[in-house]
Amino acid sequence: MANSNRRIVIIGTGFVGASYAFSLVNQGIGEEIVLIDVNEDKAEGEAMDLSHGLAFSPSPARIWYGSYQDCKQADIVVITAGANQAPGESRLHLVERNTTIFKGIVENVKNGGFNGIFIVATNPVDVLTYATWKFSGLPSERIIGSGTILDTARLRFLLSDYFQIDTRNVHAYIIGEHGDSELPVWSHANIGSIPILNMFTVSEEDEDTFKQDLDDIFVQVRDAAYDIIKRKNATYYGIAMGLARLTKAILYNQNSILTVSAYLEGKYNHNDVFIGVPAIIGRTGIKNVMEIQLNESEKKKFASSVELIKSFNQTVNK
Ligand code: 6V0
Repeated sequence: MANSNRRIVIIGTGFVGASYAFSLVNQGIGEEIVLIDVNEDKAEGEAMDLSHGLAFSPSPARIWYGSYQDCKQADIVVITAGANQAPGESRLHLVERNTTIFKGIVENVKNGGFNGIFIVATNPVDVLTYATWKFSGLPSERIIGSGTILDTARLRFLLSDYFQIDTRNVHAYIIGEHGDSELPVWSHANIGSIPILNMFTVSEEDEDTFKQDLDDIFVQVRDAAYDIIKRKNATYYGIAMGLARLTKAILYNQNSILTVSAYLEGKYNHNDVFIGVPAIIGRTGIKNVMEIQLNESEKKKFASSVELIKSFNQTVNK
């Protein structure tokens, strides 16, 4: 850790960055929260507004509108800056615009003397996590993309709703691209140790209808961002809470398993790509990538997701 003050720098204080800061303050995570944005008034206004809520926060903190010089003492820099999806647009549409923005941001963070852990949330997140790694020169375990943390949370919520069982007892992951090529790992999904694929016995449906219901649940997860953006133009609370969870796992060395965009070097038989997989997260960043034994169909889907991301990583390598 860069200092003992648990400093988090947030770059980009739009919907996602500001909601994330709000989650941190509400949960008392971090002692120093620094906000940076090209729109300086927005960052300053958010810092003022959030500071006024500190009287109601579970623990004290300092929040200010800062500069890249503040990154030197930061434990974590979180990038939530950049363009978001317009209705109907996929995340991959944003790649050129946001890679250019990232080049400047990561350069500034580096020049600010940063030597901590990066968290990336901007889309397309897997490609921009790779870009952050390339542009920063930091070890890959200190570069963490939000990956499928939110997609996994959406899946767990929908399954919990379907079975009427506490979300915390639902163990199921979405892996792959945070985007259209992601996949659910049904072969290892379970509730209270019972494989979900066997749980049609618990539901009142016949097996075929049950399998169709699971497919429908996955489609709702995959298309959730489109469905929300159609209604309110952006999504931010879910990812903000996911980022807060990730931050807590790092700052408090929780060794939590979260589906983040992590660097693969041989795991799952893939290399040189950041993609959503379950990984152990603690104070040093990504401590280990968990390698689930995927079935043949899952392996195939995961491999095409990897190939898709790799083709977009070319933008970064240009
Ligand atoms: P927003 O509300 O437009 O905020 C973006 C902010 O970035 C604005 O305040 C800009 O001023 C700022 N900004 C732009 N360029 C720079 C720069 N060079 N330096 C500093 N600040 C800059 O967008 P929103 O907050 O809704 O979305 C931000 C990103 O998060 C988008 O790429 C979304 O697609 C992505 N999301 C990622 C999710 C995930 O699961 N990883 C979920 C939701 C959104």
